[in-house]
Amino acid sequence: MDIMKRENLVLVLSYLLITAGFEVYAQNYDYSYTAECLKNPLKPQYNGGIVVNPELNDDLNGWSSFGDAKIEHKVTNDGNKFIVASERKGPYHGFSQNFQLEKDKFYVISGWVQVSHGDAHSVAVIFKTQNGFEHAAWAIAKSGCWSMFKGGLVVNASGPAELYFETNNTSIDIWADSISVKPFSQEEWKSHQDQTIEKVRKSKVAIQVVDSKGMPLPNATISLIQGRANFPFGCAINKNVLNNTAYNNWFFSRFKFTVFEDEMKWYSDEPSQGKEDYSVSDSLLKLCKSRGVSVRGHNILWDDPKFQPNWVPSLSPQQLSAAATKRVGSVVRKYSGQVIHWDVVNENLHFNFFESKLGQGASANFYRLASQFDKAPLFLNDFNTIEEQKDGASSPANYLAKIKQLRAGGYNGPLGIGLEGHFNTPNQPYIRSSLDTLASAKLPIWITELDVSSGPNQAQFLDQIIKEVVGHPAVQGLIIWSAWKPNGCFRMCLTDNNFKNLPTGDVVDRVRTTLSHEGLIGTTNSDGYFETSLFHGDYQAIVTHPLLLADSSFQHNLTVIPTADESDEIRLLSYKFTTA
Ligand SMILES: *[C@@H]1O[C@H](CO)[C@@H](O)[C@H](O)[C@H]1NC(C)=O
Ligand SMILES: *[C@@H]1O[C@H](CO)[C@@H](O)[C@H](O)[C@H]1NC(C)=O
Ligand SMILES: *[C@@H]1O[C@H](CO)[C@@H](O)[C@H](O)[C@H]1NC(C)=O
Ligand SMILES: *[C@@H]1O[C@H](CO)[C@@H](O)[C@H](O)[C@H]1NC(C)=O
Ligand SMILES: *[C@@H]1O[C@H](CO)[C@@H](O)[C@H](O)[C@H]1NC(C)=O
Ligand SMILES: *[C@@H]1O[C@H](CO)[C@@H](O)[C@H](O)[C@H]1NC(C)=O
Ligand SMILES: [Ca+2]
Repeated sequence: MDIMKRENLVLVLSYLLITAGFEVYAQNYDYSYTAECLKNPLKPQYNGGIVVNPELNDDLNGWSSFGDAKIEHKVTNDGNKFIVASERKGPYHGFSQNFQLEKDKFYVISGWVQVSHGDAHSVAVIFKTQNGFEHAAWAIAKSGCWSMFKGGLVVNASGPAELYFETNNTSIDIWADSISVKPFSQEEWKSHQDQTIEKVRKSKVAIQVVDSKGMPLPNATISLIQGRANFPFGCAINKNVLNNTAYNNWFFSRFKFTVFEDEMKWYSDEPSQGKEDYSVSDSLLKLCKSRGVSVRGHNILWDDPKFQPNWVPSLSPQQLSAAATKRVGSVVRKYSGQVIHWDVVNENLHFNFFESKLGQGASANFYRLASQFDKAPLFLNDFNTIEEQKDGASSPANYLAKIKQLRAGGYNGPLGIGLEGHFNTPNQPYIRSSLDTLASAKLPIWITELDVSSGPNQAQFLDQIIKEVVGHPAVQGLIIWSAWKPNGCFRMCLTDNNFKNLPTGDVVDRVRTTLSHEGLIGTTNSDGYFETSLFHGDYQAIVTHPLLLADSSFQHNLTVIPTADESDEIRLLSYKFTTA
């Protein structure tokens, strides 16, 4: 090939965005969850998995009584068969089925329940194992229609386990149908995450480099540098970042999304009544803005009585109403348009400080009020929904009920689901099925405060949880809760006090490197193509070729966006560059 004269050289960089199928080599995962209460239950997921007689079409085969209750096989007028427990002598008395469960398998549990009376009975789905009682799912059951539950279980020793249902009101009968217990190997589980990431978060891209005559150029080097990523992955900060240069460098070289640990909370902004001081959160926000970092607004009010400004608990209801109304208007107006979300009444699934003083509609009123001052989505934010299967207060079913309550209370604006994610030992099938359940609300879901308590497996658990949530189609963002303090972080630090990564920090950096394709360099093949799969976001492509003078390269910005549907549509985009 002739050496091209510099002034005549034109390269065309074209890239194809390809939505291609991926190999399915494992049992698919069923992400569906039906939130509507139905006249008849749907078919059991996975045909019931390892459940014997999951649809109750074979009398009571496989099912037996648990504790002291009468169990019966019933049929509706339209022919659906199901199991009923009545005359229950205690919360856990009813029916059960025995399973042999295996250590290291992930079990997804789903099914449908109904009760004889009432419209909001909490039902826990529990396994009695050799090591104790393992909660697997929660439902809110009504009479007159069937409610679906979905959950998950892992056991740390193989052995027998009995599935049963608990509801505290013994005067009601429990009905169940279309029960499924589906085991997955950990390899299958991981393949679901990989498939989701390829399908939901990435697109296949083919970049072709051609010369001025349209001839493909092999051996061109393409470096891809990510600008803005579509999937937000951030970390909390606090005021220490303002005057600690090492912390500042560590943080801003890594993250584009954050939340302030305490600095935007009511007790920080109005430490004594009427004396508002926003100076620290102002400084943090200004710094973040100058570095292109987006901030979650956390939080306007907090429903936990322990975390009120110390002058608040002694207020009368009228005084509290006035002070809280002023607080909402003050912080939301001040930072309107400057934060990406607001956590409005933090932790109102677990606590009810404002409701107890101002009435049941208090939260909905504060959401309505906040929405008058800013268009940013207003979030609920609570703990244990995905991290603690024993906690029914913030179960996915209760979370969905709370959303309905806010809507019924008159807040109809943009809403988001905030899941704190303060973990001890993760239960991956419970995390995934809880996200499936919440996804039915069709609202943005963010993991807002992810950390793992310290222990020998802390970094490994953190890695598993991050992969689970990044690999879930409904999750739209993830913030790690690890603001640095010289005397130790809240529950988990990412670095030591010299800002050298701890194992947890290495996990986070590996995730960042993966999500940003840090260091990705490709070489075009004999047809001038470089093919790869890229996370959605903005990239700068820098192309160099031996035929080009050493100091010249071509740059082009490209945006990899999700395709509207899952068709095999191929888009071809061409760009021309000259060195002139
Ligand atoms: C139990 O449920 C029934 C039917 O909904 C209700 O009438 C009754 O008050 C409940 N009992 C208790 C102790 O909550
Ligand atoms: C298994 O789990 C039970 C209950 O959660 C716990 O008490 C026990 O220590 C665990 N065993 C092992 C080997 O981790
Ligand atoms: C029954 O009540 C106990 C004690 O309040 C509670 O811990 C448990 O979660 C309740 N069970 C259900 C299914 O609501
Ligand atoms: C490819 O480029 C490298 C330098 O980037 C060069 O050493 C090599 O000879 C080239 N190969 C071909 C086939 O052009
Ligand atoms: C950093 O800020 C803290 C709190 O505002 C202050 O106590 C400390 O003296 C500051 N340190 C430096 C080095 O400026
Ligand atoms: C490409 O994006 C970078 C930053 O993301 C920007 O500085 C540059 O001007 C852009 N180049 C073009 C040609 O748009
Ligand atoms: Ca049935």
